[in-house]
Amino acid sequence: MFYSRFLPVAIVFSLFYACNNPQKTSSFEQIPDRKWWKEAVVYQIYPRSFKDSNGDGVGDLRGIISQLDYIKSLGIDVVWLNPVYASPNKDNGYDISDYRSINPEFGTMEDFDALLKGMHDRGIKVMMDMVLNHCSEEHEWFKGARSSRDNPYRDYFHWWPAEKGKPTPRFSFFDVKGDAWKYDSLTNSYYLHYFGDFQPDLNWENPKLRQEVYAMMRYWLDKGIDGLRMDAFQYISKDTTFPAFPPGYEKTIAKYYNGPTLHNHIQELNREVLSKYDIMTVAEGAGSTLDEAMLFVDPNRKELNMAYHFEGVDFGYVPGEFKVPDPNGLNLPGMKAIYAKWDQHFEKKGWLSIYLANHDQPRMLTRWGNDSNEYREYSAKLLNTFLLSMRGTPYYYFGDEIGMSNIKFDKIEDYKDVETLNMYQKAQAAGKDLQKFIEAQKISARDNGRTPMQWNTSVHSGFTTGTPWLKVNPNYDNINVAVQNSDPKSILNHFRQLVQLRKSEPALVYGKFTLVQPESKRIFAYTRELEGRTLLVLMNFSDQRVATDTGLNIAKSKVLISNYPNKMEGRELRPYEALILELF
Ligand code: ISL
Ligand code: CA
Repeated sequence: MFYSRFLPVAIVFSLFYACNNPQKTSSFEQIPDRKWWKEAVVYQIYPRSFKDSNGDGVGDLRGIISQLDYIKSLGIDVVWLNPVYASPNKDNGYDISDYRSINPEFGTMEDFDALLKGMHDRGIKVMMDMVLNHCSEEHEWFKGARSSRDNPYRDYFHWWPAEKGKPTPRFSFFDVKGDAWKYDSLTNSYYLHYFGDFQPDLNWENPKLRQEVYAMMRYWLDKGIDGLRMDAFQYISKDTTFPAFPPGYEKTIAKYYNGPTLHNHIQELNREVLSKYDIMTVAEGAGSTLDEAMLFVDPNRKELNMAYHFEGVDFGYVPGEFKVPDPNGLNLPGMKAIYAKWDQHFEKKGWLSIYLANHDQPRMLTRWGNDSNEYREYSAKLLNTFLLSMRGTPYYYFGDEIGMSNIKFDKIEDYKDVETLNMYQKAQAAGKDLQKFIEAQKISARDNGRTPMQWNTSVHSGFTTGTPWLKVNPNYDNINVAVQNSDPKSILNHFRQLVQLRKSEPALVYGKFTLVQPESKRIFAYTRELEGRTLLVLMNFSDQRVATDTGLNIAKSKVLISNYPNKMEGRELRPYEALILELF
């Protein structure tokens, strides 16, 4: 009612206001203590699935190079590449056999150098994935270590000699039995692996290992890369006396994974390597509490720049089950409370990342939005509005800019991911309902987020001329880059506008975040305030019309961006409506 009626007045008012209150139109130059990595938008590329250049069905570096102008057109600042190092690929590159070479499937070091140059020429920074909790069983270090007890690499790993009896239990995420110790007959010992048994954990208590790791990082940083994502970093420190834990220990992994020496190691790493370069660094996972996470990113402690927590993306799964979505659907007040709590804790110091998807998650549209034909576009734009209007550096997953959705495989045979395959076996061994397992995985499996990029309507979505390593989502016919590029109202072009808006609005980066209507079950709304400038983000996370009741005077406001072609109707938000208003 009031908004549309007052619109002409609002426009006149805002023009008048803008001319007479220049001090409120804050610019980035006015911000004290700016950091480029706080202002950046990160675009994550899963190299296997982005673009294949040679028809072998696997995405590669030349494929990424062929799309540099597309990447630039998004307006993003940083590209995070999932691991591209030599790897037997049992966990798609998170099992590294040589940290200083490129996986031949992806190309050569010359290709990498060309990629880095191509990015830098376009003003885009490159962030690499550092997988340092573990390596591959095929790494030279491990091959040496397992060959004899007195091999110089033996202490690069954690061993339990079998003459001491069975090791005290530790939990493994990927093991069918959940057992992190694997017996190796060659030296009659067990080695530790928190992930797959092909991913032996590195022994960070060994200073030689640490120096070797630092030298490897310098090798990449001296090439000119701009950032490091520290994979599974909260697990690197272990109490190497391996004390026994009480029964049910596997549920308490959160209590022991932040080992006693963790922060000494990160501070040493900072001193010896990170502090020498102008880079951004992020810890994947940062403990399980707010205070634990702060330890990684409190600038006084000189560790890392930012952390990403799992509480947001883990929310809404049935506790104690493997990624089974809550049958009651999205509990929006609960979700809002999580984001508000994390934001508040890092308001004065430290910094977080904001994400709803990555290669370890399903597609955000299916998990957090609505992937039906009716609401797909609206809800994809809504989720983008959320990601680009929160405080924290957005980490944006490739393909979400066109609204890719879960492929929802019916058969276990279609899955490639070691996690899903092992958890299936685990469910089978426990006599669980396997049909239920498959149904849950349609929402939550990681392979949903790993299907190839949908470029155009040609065969295999233009991703490859060969057979794709993982099936392409059949909806590429109408969900693809080519179609959306030429449609000014597409999800893709709305995303580009949002990125530009964030780049021109310091309030979206640095402004104070305040939840509005926290108890609403359908509306997610908050303000971002900076130096007298107030932006209001209004999002309807439901397929119903809902009246807003923000208590704010939105009659005097200007729409900065919206996902509906015509103006908001009165105080009612339409299904999945999402807009950012400037309040006066
Ligand atoms: O993927 C997860 C849950 O489905 C996470 O628990 C994940 O295992 C954890 O965040 C660590 O992830 C990283 O290391 C893994 C690798 O499989 C992931 O792809 C990577 O992001 C082991 O290297
Ligand atoms: Ca290829």
